[in-house]
Parts: sequence; structure tokens; C-alpha cells
Amino acid sequence: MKKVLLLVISLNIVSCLLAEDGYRLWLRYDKVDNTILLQQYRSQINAVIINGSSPTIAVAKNELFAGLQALLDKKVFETKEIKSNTIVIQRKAAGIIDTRIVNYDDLGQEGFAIFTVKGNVKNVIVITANTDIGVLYGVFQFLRLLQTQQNITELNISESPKIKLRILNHWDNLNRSVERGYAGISIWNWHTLPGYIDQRYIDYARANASIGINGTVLTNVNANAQILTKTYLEKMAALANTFRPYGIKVYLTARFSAPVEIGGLKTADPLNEEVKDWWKRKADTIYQFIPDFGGFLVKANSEGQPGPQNYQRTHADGANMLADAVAPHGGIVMWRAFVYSNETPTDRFKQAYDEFKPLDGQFRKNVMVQVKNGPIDFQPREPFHPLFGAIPKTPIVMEFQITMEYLGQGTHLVYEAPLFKECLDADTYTKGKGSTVAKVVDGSLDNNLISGIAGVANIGNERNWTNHPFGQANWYAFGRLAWDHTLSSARIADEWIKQTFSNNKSFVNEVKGIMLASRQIMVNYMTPLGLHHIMGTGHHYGPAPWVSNAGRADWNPVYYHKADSAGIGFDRTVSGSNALSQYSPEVSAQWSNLNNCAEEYLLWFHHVPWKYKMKSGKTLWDELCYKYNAGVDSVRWMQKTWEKMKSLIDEERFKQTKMFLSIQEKDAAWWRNACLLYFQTFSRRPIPSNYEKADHSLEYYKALRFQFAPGNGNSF
Ligand code: GCV
Repeated sequence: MKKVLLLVISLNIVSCLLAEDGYRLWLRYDKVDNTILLQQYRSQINAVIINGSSPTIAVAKNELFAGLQALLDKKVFETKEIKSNTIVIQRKAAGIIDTRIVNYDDLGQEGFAIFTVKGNVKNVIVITANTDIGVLYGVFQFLRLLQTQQNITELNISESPKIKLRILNHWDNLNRSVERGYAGISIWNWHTLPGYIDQRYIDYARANASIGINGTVLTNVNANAQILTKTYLEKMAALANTFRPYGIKVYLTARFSAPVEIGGLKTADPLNEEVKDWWKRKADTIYQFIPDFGGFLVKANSEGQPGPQNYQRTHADGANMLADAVAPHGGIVMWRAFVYSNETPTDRFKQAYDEFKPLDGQFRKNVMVQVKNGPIDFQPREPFHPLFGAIPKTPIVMEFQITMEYLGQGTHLVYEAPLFKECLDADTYTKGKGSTVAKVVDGSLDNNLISGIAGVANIGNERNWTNHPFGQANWYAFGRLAWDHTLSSARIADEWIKQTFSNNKSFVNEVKGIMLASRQIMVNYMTPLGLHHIMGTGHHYGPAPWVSNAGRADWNPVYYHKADSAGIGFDRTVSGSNALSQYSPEVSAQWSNLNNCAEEYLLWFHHVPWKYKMKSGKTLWDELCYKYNAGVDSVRWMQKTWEKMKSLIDEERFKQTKMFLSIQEKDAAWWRNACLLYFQTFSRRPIPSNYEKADHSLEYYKALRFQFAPGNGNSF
């Protein structure tokens, strides 16, 4: 009896340990479940030859052995001799295999080649690169081939990243709260650093390296000067040391007023000699702690942050002063263009362009301007930011938001690759047809020497990193697109699903279908037809299109939708704010005429009469009702499809996703009901009777409060 009990207890413990808690992300390395392929892989891979011994090669070796042994469920040996069925890791001219067929010039500093050797030996696969980090990226790509069950018989792969700096931006505060974080508190435990290196830091580095991310800004752009003090630099250095073998550089956010706050100076004026000197000395100190420190990210004169304009200086003056401080060490400054002022009566859409366009050509060579994908703020759908292509002498860092501040946050299933791609593929026409945003960002349009892309991280200390199991897909997609923006959303989803859940064909196809549709579904139930910024004040969760009393005019939803008895939408044509004039004439022409403006952008650019005839033949009002209802119906379709997946994956993640989908369904209906009831007070038209009725009154929705919604402000 005792024995049976013990067995039951130990089986329970084992199953707890094996529970799919999501921690392993897309690096699960579970045994290949296709028996024929498993046999093939097993016969093709017996041993590994490792050339090199740097810390990066050491982690590549560990990853390869761990991955192979788990995926193939067999012992793989290290050897020195070339025999059949061996994998060889070697840098250019550093190993025993002739790699002259590889064009190393094409691989650059981070690319890799994976190829099958032709000759007497069978199944010898070489993973090679110019650098150790290239080798590590190659190892991750090889493991991805196995995890996604590809044929590895005749390999001939050659890849290099299109964008040089591929960076995560953490909006993590020193008290471990995360601004716009929906997955728990910060993973950086400042209290136990530098002495305690959490395994999570290492797994974070592995996950990032596996998708090619090579930089991380550790702290919030709403910055705290304390991070520049020695106490914190020691902690940052411990993280930098942990990440270094994985090719990940550390960056920090610089609070512009730091010379006053922690330096005891009377001013932070960027043209003041003492201030310049303070930053130079500060940079020298930082580089003593972190010799390969990447540089600073700065939010200045935006939403209350201090900046050069406090001293009547320009953004260029401020950025250049910091750039001069880090230049001797090879550092860069990423200066954010997210600036808008309540005092300026101009349409908020236009303000960043107005501010930065005249500064083109005035920045130091090591300054990059970081621009959000759209002109307002990470909305479900935005037109691309007019600064893309407009400042050709200044390299731009694209800023996407992986964390879903305005997209349902940590509880909605929204796959963001289509949103990222829509922006990257948009044509700016600044140098004729084909001048895509992607070409501006990767530097090829204007021959920039540096190029960069940043994603505001959705990572927290939740066991599964991102709260919603599908949040991981957005981290993954950001990294993959940063590496190669030509990859399709479908291909990335396919890879992610196979590595994260299963290679089962029907699971992959059904779930891919959900993921690819999810972004448009969310747009439909939140902000269809070009509506934007109508979320709840402060926390931005849920609908609040009625709000008109926020701290400043341009934080109010009514500022953005401008609904009245005549119609709805923001006129940004020549008869309105004329924001369209900031784009190339070809782009402006796409959107400036009400009658041929793409309907997904309609209310971004036009104030449209309620009775306006849409392409479907419906009036604008009826179309709005249709879109909101279609959004809700589609979430129900997502739920039904997910239900069919029950037997195909683990219970834990099946259940989690099911519960989140049920929250999403309720939220979608809430969005629809609240928005339609509110807009109806202007349209004075009936909601067609074939649609589901709202379950509450408008007053009820208006009275809802979310005092402790996560991610809002500095408190937990
Ligand atoms: C870090 C939006 C967010 C803020 C964020 C800001 C920014 O306004 O709501 O939380 O602050 O963007 O990107 O600087």
C-alpha cells in the first residue's frame, strides 16, 4: 500500500515537473514525434566536431548538444575526426573542413552558412560563419530545422541579418514595476543583482539569441537617473556579462536631468561645458563597468520628461552632446521622436515630423532617431509615420510595441506580425516607387551605415514570460522580422507554432489561421475603419470613446474621433489639419480623397457623414455596426476553432488559452456595445435589428472603472 502511494506521489511530482508551463518558449527540444523522420535524423547525426573555445562557442556547443540529445533522444558524441554523420562547427578558415564554397563576404559579422559537404563522407553538415556569434546563430537555425521537422539531407543555407541593431526595449522601473507590462513584474531583480544570476537571465539570452536579437535596453524610457550611479552600474554589468556570450549588448536610458539630479550641477543645459564634461566622465565610468556598452536611449521633452528644450536648445543639441560622450567608446545614442506638446495647437499626428524634419543633417554620425511605427501611439492600426523617408541624412530606429498596450494587453490573442509587416511593407515613395519603410529602416534606401529596430518588450516574471501563451509569438515574430523583414507572417507563425506547440498538420493549419486573422479581428471589435485612441484613460484597457476630461486635450478620445451629428473621423486633409501633406504626394493621394481612401484608414483622415455610402453599399453607420459585430463573431470563431485543438496539445496551455479567449470574447462584446451605443448618440440611427443587443446601457459602460489595471504608472 505504502509503495503504491509513493508511486502515485512520485508520478504526480514527475507530471508536475513535466507540466507545460510555457517557460521553455520556442526552445522546447522535445523528442521528434515523427518516427520516420526521427530515424532519419538519428542515422544522420552521431557526433559533433567543435572548433573553437570562446564563451560564445561554449554556449553554442551546450545548446547544440542539449538540443540534439533531447530532440533525437540519443547520446551525441564530441569527436575530432571527420566521419560520416557528423556536424562540424567552425569559423572561416578555423577548422578542418574546406569551406571555400561559402561566400563569407556575404555573411558579414553576424551571418552564417549551413551546408552539407559533398564527397566521400556522408551526412557531414557544416555550420560556419565569420564570427563566433554567427556560428551561434547558425546553431539555433539548425535546431530550428529539426524542431520544425525539415529535411536536412542537402543543406545549403546562407543568411545574414538585414538590420544591424535588433533591440528589445524594456520599460522596466527600478521598483520592478513595468510600464505597460502585463506579465508580472520586471525580470531584473535589482535587489539580488549583481551577486545572484537568475537562470532566467540566461534563458532570456538564449531565447533572444535564437531569434537574432543583439541588444537590450534594460530600463524604462521614463528614466530614473539612479541607474547611472555606481550601485546600479555594477548590477547592469552583471547582466551585461551574462548576455555577452549570446551576442547581446546592454543599453541604458539616460535621464536628461541626471547631471542635476545625481551630479550636483545647477543645470543640464547640453551646451554648458560642465554638463558636457559630466556626461563624458559618466560615459567613461559606464565603459569601465561594461566595456561593450551599446549606448543611450533617450526620451526627452515628451510627456513630462526633461530635455534640451528646457534650456531653449534643440533635440539635436541634446542628442549630440550625449553622442560626443559615448563616441570615443564606440557607443550610440537613440533619440526618440515621440514628442508632442499639449501647448502646441497643431494636430498631434504632425508634431514629431514638424520637430525633427528641420533637424535632418544636424545629428552626429552616432545618433539615430527612434520613431514609432505610426504617428500617434501603437494603435491597432496606424498609417506609417511620416518621418520614414523624410529624414534621409539621419538613420532611423523603428520602434514597435510588442507589449500590447492598446491591443487588449496581456489577455487578448493578437498576432502582431501582420501589423509589423503592414508598416514595414508600406511604400513611402520618398525616392520613387518601392521606397518601403523596411528599406528606410534597414538603411538601404539612403545608404546609412547603421540601422536599427526596437521592440518594446512584453516580458515579465510570469512563469511563461508573457502571460498569454500567444504573447510569446509576438516576441518571436519581432526577432525574426528584425533579422529578415522579408519573411512572411505565415512563415513565422508556422515556425513558432511547430516549435512551441506541435508539428501536427491540422493543429498548425488551424492555429495559423487564427493567428493570421487575429489582428484584423481585434481592429474590427476595437477601432474599425480608422478609429483610433478611444481606449480608457491612463490604463488604456477597454473602450472609453466618451472621455473628454483627460489631463490634456490630446489624451482625450473625443480629440481623435470627433463624432458629431454630421459624422465621425479626423479631417487630416487640406480642409482639416493637413497632416497628409507630410507624406510624399503619391501617399497623400492614396488617402486624401474621401472616395478612394482605403477604408481601413478612412476615419484617420476624413470626417465622414453617417449616411456616406461605403464600398459595400452600406451607410457608414451600418458599416460600423457590421464591423463591430463581425469582430465579436470572429472571436467566437476563434474560440470554436481552439476548442477543436483540445486533444492535440497539452492540457495546461490549452486551458490557459481557452480562458483568455473567453475573456477576449467578453471584452470584444463590451467594446462593440459601448462604442455603438455611444456613437449612436451622434448618428441617431438604429443598430440593425439582426445584431445581438447590448446587455447593458451606455451609462453602465461609462461607469466601469479599473483602478488597478496593470502596467499603468509606477506602482504595482
Ligand atoms: C513609456 C505612451 C504610453 C506611455 C509611454 C509612452 C512612450 O504614451 O502610454 O506609457 O511611456 O507612450 O512611448 O514614451
